[in-house]
Amino acid sequence: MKNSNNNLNNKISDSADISRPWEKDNQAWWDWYVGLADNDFKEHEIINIAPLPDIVIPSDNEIISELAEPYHLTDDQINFFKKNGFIKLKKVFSPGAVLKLRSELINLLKKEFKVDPDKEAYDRFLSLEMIWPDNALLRSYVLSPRLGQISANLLEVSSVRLYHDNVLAKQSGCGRTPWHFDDHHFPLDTNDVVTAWAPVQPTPVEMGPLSFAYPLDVRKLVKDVTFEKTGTGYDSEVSKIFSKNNVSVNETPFELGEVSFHHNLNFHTASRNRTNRSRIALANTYYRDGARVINAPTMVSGDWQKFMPNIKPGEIAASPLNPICWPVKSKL
Ligand SMILES: O=C(O)CCC(=O)C(=O)O
Repeated sequence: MKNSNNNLNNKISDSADISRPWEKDNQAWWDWYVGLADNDFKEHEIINIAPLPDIVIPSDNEIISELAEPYHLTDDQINFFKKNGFIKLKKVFSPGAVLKLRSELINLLKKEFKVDPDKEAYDRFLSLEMIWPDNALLRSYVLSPRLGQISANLLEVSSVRLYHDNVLAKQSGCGRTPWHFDDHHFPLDTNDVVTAWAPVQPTPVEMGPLSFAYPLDVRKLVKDVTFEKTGTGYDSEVSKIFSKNNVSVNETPFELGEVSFHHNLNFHTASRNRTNRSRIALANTYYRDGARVINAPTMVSGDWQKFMPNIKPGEIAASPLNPICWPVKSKL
């Protein structure tokens, strides 16, 4: 059951009132959300990074078989996740599978935003969801039995469903992702929720990899910080408290094929992308089968009905767009 003490709305002033539902689309949500990050605009230099590795790209069928293979997790890894609320796992995807995913995602981004995210820098955070229903190859990544199995094993539950997929392209020069935890983003009545964040290029620290505060309990240090829907106050106050308390932050590069998994109570952030390449990631969120939608989703949940059509607050979150990803029930 839900166990979040991080009340985002404990003193209701107008700027802290997030009770209204989000009325725009999810791209507008991200444009708003990254605007809440406290950025140091003095650091603007952009560095050029090495070309992407030249790797043989596997066929669609090879990818589908690869992503259906289980990934062995040790007890130590499961315990690390339980204590810290995140884990980074290497070799979840082969390098070829990652680069194939990158070129598919770039095609989708070009179609949607009419820009080549690697060539035209707009300092923007681009996002796309629901890429899997109409694309069999992308479906094999999003509904991947491998990601589903890792998620179920880390959460120690028998069965997980997809909440949504999310292509997150932080363009060259785009600023920080504010400190946050995902519980209030996902209008689900459970804390058995995990996001697999899979960057689709080697991601050095200069590119702004997802970074995690740990252990999981550090969220208690900032439980009384009031979230505000305007300004950078929440982000800068969380930063200040974490730094005053010497909270450990894992901000490390991702190699090709490495994927992080974070719990919905883990506090995380990402730095500015200071490279000339877009930092693109596929972030899929999975939750325990049987969870319900909370009674009163807020604007922080964005356009959640897009991910669970026709499911009303209080109902079991199991629309046809939330298939069970583990255990495998049928062919993708
Ligand atoms: O990609 C980012 O910068 C943020 C992603 C994130 O916060 C998430 O997937 O939970």
